[in-house]
Amino acid sequence: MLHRRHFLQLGSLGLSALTFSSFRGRMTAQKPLVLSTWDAGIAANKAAWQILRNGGRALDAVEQGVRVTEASLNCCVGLGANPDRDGYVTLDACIMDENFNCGSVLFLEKIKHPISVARRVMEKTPHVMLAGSGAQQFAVAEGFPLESGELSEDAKRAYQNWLKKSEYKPVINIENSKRQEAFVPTKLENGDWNHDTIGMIALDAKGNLSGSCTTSGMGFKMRGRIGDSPIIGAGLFVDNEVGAAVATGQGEDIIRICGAHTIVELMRQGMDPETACKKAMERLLKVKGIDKAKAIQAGFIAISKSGEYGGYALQKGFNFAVCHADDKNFLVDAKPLI
Ligand code: SD4
Repeated sequence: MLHRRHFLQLGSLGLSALTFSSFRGRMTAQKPLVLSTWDAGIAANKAAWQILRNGGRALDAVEQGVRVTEASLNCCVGLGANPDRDGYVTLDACIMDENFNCGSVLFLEKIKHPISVARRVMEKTPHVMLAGSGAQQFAVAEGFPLESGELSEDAKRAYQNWLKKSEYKPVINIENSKRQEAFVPTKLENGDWNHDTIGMIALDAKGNLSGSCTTSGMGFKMRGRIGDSPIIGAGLFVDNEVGAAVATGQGEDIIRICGAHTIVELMRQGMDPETACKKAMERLLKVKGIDKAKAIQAGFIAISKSGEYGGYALQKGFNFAVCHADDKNFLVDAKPLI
């Protein structure tokens, strides 16, 4: 079932013009199609759409799309992010194309566009993952400017606040708890940013799938901590014969169930994307246990090869942006398991 708000948004666009259909909860769009996590996905989808609408490759779309979020001063996916508990911003990202090519960077510092470095790892090295100073060295050798690494004013304030208690306690749904009108991610009153990850998956006009994921990880994490986002199979997985999935939320728990890969394998068995996301979420809940699960959030989104799409959340509050035509870029509230 589509959410009521979703219908209202669509209504204002004119229902007769729709190129998607929803039948018993199965949502399908004609290709091309792009999905991304949280409300910052609206702006990211727009950039991805410019490529997809001109017959471009899904891989280019998912790179260019999330670069918008990485560059946004109002968002903490990139260098404006909250730091780790030692005061340093460290970034993770990965990308995967239609041929099982993939690349990722972990614990990358002072580089504005980790997603593009991940793509260079994929295309220019014999490796899949580069981490830390090695990843930075590679980025610089590839011509990416080394930024100052100084915290933004807002991140400085958030860090000073955090230092008062120095308590590591991820806030669930922090990404959209203070959503603004024009879907502009903003900072919360307590100094916390409201976004730290974007995951994007796309199906292009030729029917090829690709995906990307980029994050600053959990704010105030231990130095060196890596979540699911740059890990192929956990944060992102693409199998061009079947579908693509990307994850957001508490990375440690998504890694434990190989979230994105699990979803794609469930789709291979015939499940539609929403059902596959739900089944994977049920596994996460089972592993975590209901009591501990109430303190965390996780969200999954997926696209099948045929253009069906869907998502599922552990708890209320996770949404994702769907774009499949110039004037159809809207948010869907994912159903929650708990
Ligand atoms: C992580 N999965 O580093 C990321 C965080 C996230 O929305 O997705 N936040 O664990």
